Amino acid sequence: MEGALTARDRVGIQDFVLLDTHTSETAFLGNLKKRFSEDLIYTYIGTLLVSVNPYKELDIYSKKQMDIYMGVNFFELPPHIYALADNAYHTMMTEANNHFILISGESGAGKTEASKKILQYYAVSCPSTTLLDSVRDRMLVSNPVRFVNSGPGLVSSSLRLIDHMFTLQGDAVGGHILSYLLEKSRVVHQNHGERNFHIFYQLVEGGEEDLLHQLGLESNCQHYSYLVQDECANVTSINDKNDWKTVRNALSVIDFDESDIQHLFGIIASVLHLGNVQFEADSKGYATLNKNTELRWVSTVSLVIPWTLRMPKPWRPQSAYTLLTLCCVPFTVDHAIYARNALAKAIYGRTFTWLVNKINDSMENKEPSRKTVIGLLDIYGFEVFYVNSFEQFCINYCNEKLQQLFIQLTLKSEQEEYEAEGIGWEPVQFFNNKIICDLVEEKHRGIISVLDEECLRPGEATDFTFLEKLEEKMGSHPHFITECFASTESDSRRRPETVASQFKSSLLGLTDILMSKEPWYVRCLKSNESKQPGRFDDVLVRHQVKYLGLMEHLRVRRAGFAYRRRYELFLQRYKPLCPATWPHWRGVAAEGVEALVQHLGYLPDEYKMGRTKIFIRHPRTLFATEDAFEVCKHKLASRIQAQYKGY
Ligand code: AD9
Repeated sequence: MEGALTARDRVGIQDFVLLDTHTSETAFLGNLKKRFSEDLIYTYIGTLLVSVNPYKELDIYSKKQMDIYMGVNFFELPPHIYALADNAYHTMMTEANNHFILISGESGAGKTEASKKILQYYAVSCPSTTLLDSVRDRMLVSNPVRFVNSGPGLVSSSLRLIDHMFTLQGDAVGGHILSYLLEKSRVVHQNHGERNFHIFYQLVEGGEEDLLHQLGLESNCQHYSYLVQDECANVTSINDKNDWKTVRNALSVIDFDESDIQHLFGIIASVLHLGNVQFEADSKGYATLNKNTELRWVSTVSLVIPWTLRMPKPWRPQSAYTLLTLCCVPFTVDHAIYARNALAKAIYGRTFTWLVNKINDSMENKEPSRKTVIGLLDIYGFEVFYVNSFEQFCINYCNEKLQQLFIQLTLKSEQEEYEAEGIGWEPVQFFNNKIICDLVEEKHRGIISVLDEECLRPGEATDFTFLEKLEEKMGSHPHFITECFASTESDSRRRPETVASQFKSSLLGLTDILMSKEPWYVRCLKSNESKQPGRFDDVLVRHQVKYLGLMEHLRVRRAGFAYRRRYELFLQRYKPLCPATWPHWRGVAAEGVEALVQHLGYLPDEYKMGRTKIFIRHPRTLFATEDAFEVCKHKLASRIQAQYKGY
């Protein structure tokens, strides 16, 4: 017994659902930290995988490790990303249905690595042919050409779904990317400690001399105002030169021809030039260009018709989307800067869409047979900054929706499992965040509706009137409102394009897609800010545990039966504990389990017998059994040793 406790004390519990007695945040963190100090970066909450970034190479991703996890039941081996990938794949094969793996976490928490590991696992475990190899190559490189900030990405979005299509035999045959919530504002503004999109630094630092010359770029990030806003141009852990090569290679694998590539780099360069366009006020206070050089480069590299950019004064396009219909309203310097930044963001946004479409064309599934899908959904966790903007609102709204989806799907699958096993469904208690989603999205009353209404009153609506409307409509609501909007960006010129509404619709579409698939979850945590191996920053990790909703996950998971196992497996492990089942039980497994738990003194309320599994309500019941098993194991081992000594 002592030995068993020591092992558990040392490496912690591998499934939080089995965390003893209470589900406090402190106990949760203690377990995570204990495991992290032993290089055990993965822990389950049921079938959800929590991953803590070790910031060092661990010897757990070899081909040998992949083989170990192939086709093995989820809980039979230590938690691993391969176990999750394998179970998703095999469930898809056996049930011929669609799945998604939701990977979330802060920037740098390990989302890209997690999706890479999953893809590598599929690349090794799926059957192979030359055609399939090329599909797989494209899927693998679509990751480097991914749309994130800390990986070697071209453009970034906070939410994306990559569907990987398989034939019913499990062969990879294609892929498709859906992307939402591109963080366009990052092009012109970065929060403290953040970089702009990596592709800018990669191009400037890694671009070949000829190319830079052709694009009019200096080989120095400090030269570009969009890249030096938060003095974060150089990050030691990022090698922009190497990443540039990876992106270059990825572009050629995904069928980009030389003219596409030139076009793409030209546009990226044009954004950098645009950021360096400066204005000064003339005698009437209107903005004038202080020099033409940068604009000329914008025109050269982006192929925009030069006269539109050579107007004597900065102009205001009549529509946000056309550069050709102009009315020459002179701008103040502030307005001109605003318009310049809006143009840079729009150019980047359009390029992003074009790029995603190109990648999708290249990964298009050409097989006519029926497919099943595993989607990899990648999203930032909740974000709370010192100053929060519209993007944090969207990201957090999205996280609330996904949390709601998790609750629905988890409870649904629990209910289905209880029904399949012939166990009566008992409603479980948990915090339902529907009230928060309604607050944001409800028709006519939610924040987005109020925002839409305000956007339809150009010139009249201000931050203040918006706040007043919110106060009027939901002043009595129990959550969040006044503080939430206290720091809303001053942006009275925003057109009533209702981006929030568009986002809401796409999110509703996404949740519909996800509702039709089986979910798997990976939650990535950053262990420390300085990317040091072996350092576990309690405050930082606690913060993420909170914002990734892990305690809520745990509560929902534990709300019904904490533990369930097929009769055969349960009996196989614990049969030494009961004279009636040891060494052999010859009858039906369920009856053997019944005899076993009777012998162990389980109370009727502590467990339920299903059709194929035993369900145990509290972890402590299982732990008592597990402890008894360890004692029994030691006794058996000592007895065998004593027997051998006798020889
Ligand atoms: V961002 O949203 O792209 O800004 P990610 O994707 O969450 O971010 P990423 O996977 O790129 O983070 O991880 C950041 C760095 O942490 C990687 O470059 C690795 O150096 C390190 N990392 C992450 N996961 C692991 C791991 N399982 N093992 C070792 C890791 N190192």
